[in-house]
Amino acid sequence: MTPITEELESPKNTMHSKHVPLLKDKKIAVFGVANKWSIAWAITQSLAAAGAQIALTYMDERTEEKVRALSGTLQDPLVLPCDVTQDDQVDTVFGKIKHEFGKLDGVIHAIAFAKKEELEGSFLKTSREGFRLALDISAYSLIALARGAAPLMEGTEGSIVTLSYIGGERVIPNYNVMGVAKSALETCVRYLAAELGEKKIRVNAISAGPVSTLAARGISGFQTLLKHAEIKAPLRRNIEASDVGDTALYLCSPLARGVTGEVLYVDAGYNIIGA
Ligand code: NAD
Ligand code: IMJ
Repeated sequence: MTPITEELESPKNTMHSKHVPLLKDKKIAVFGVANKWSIAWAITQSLAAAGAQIALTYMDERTEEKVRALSGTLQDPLVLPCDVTQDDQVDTVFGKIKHEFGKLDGVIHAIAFAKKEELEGSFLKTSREGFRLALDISAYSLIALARGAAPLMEGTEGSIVTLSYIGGERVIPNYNVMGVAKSALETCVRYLAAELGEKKIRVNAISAGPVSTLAARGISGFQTLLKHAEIKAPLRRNIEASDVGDTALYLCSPLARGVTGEVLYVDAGYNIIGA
């Protein structure tokens, strides 16, 4: 394949315009926007700025209003309900995307949930139901979305991107059952990448540093952890949601055509530090 940079610089492209947006004519479904602080919203903005047409999904009626309001800033967005614990809703959302978009070039999975009581104190107290729920919503859902999206990605060289956290590899206070869910999620990335590779669909995860979103703010010790990461990270700063957005844009673009089954850190380098 021609390197994209050469393609952009080739004379035939400079005839009419200097810049071909990276995601021109691409259709991407984003799961996990709850509000303007959501990492999924920062990803949406990076993708839309690169020319992609976006389908946004919302979990329930409470989030619908916020997501619809945010979607007003996008060009021809599709806004659809999808609670990933409901198989019928997953089927329906891809049915509607097929009808409206005809195809799909990308899926962003930015969904996680565990019961509040599982995210504080003793990991030993993790309940069977709490474990089931956290892994269902935070890890199994990637398989469900990949299964729904794959037929729509036939011939598009599609890209599936999910969000992980270092708590899936190392012990982070209070992350508890979510750590188990992120380990499972990263393993799902590898098995999905291996299977979908023959359809030229790529599957990757971004392991993001801490960002102050709805899913992080309420956590006890979160402010302390932010300060610690800022001091310890090679870049001496915390990341912004837009840092994750631009890496997701790269992973959805032809620039990442040779990358699949990977977990990319967007954490200002925090993960490389020992002491
Ligand atoms: P967020 O609260 O904005 O996003 C979480 C999303 O999950 C929400 O939009 C919520 O509606 C959705 N969700 C929960 N249950 C669902 C269900 N049953 N069906 C459909 N959607 C459901 O918080 P965020 O921090 O943007 O989280 C996005 C992703 O980023 C998560 O996977 C999270 O683990 C990951 N992540 C976050 C951080 C951080 O510090 N904020 C760091 C690394 C990774
Ligand atoms: C979450 C819990 C404990 C420690 C944590 C986090 N740290 C960070 C997070 C240090 C950065 C945020 N994160 C990476 C997540 O994946 C969050 C997932 C999450 C958050 C909540 C809070 C509200 C709730 N359930 C949740 N389920 C999952 O009720």
